[in-house]
Amino acid sequence: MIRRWFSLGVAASLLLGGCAPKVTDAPPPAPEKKAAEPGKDAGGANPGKKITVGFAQVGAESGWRTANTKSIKDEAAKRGIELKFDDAQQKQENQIKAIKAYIASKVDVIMFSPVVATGWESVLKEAKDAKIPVILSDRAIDPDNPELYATFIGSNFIEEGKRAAQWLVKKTGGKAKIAELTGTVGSAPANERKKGFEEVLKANPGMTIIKSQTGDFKRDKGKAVMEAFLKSPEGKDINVLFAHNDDMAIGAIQAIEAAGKKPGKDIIIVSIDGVKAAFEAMVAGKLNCTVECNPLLGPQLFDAVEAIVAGKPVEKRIESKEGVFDETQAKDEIGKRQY
Ligand code: GZL
Repeated sequence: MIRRWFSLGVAASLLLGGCAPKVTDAPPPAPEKKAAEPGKDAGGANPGKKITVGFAQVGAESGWRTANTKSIKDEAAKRGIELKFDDAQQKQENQIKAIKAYIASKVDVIMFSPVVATGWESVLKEAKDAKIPVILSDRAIDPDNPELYATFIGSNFIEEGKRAAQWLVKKTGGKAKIAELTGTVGSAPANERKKGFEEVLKANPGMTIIKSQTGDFKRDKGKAVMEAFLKSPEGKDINVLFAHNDDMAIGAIQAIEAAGKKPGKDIIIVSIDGVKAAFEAMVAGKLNCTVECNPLLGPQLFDAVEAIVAGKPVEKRIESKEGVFDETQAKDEIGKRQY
């Protein structure tokens, strides 16, 4: 099976870990610009003044998040941009507090990855009133209100869920009793991966989800929930695990082995992210497929920051370009992985 690339860019798709979002000079409406202040250009940046960015990160819950944070910090340092960074430990109130602090300290741009999709209108309105542009990194908000942010850079989670299910249809011939480990309750990746996965299942009645519970994107919770699944009355029927991220899948692998079953054989496992640990599990024959979700957003995020500060328009939605990797490719691919 060869690596399939999916280009889903709405207007500008990004090469993995690589090129800048399309910054168009086209006439479409430019994003909200800060009023030019004396001595500053229309973008609000004083030529030569160090750009300051505030980033409110979800937390450090997974290998994906660690790689995402590193990409952001490395890119800011590389560009000489001052980065105020906050780890919210997966708590929305901490992210809101951090965003308010960035507004108070008048950063040039605010970026954040919403831990859950809802509950952002008020604080984003405060940022808009303060004329501080906001970039959504990785995750969307719900309801989507494009007036409240300059651009959203990240993956298409619905497509990721579909790809996981489409791979499973081929692998199982459309017959599966599925246990599902969902991501953080209320988060865009959890909501949308589930939505995409179930869309494919609708056309494959022989594939049913018989257990579903959140593991909060964490390894230890993934293990604990899988243990409970296996001990339940339906446990003996489970022959597939769909995990919304690799960390929960790796925790579940430990639970499956502890129950005397063979992960990757007795229970086929498909997960999402594409972190190195998933490739190691595939090489070991314990995981069968990982759907890539690119965390290396630093270059694209800071291209957008510099474009916004310079007063250039940036595409409202910029999607990552990602692939699907399974057990047949793991050995060849593992050495090329950047995260
Ligand atoms: C997806 C990202 C998710 C990852 C998890 O873009 O928001 O959060 O899939 C991470 O590993 O915790």
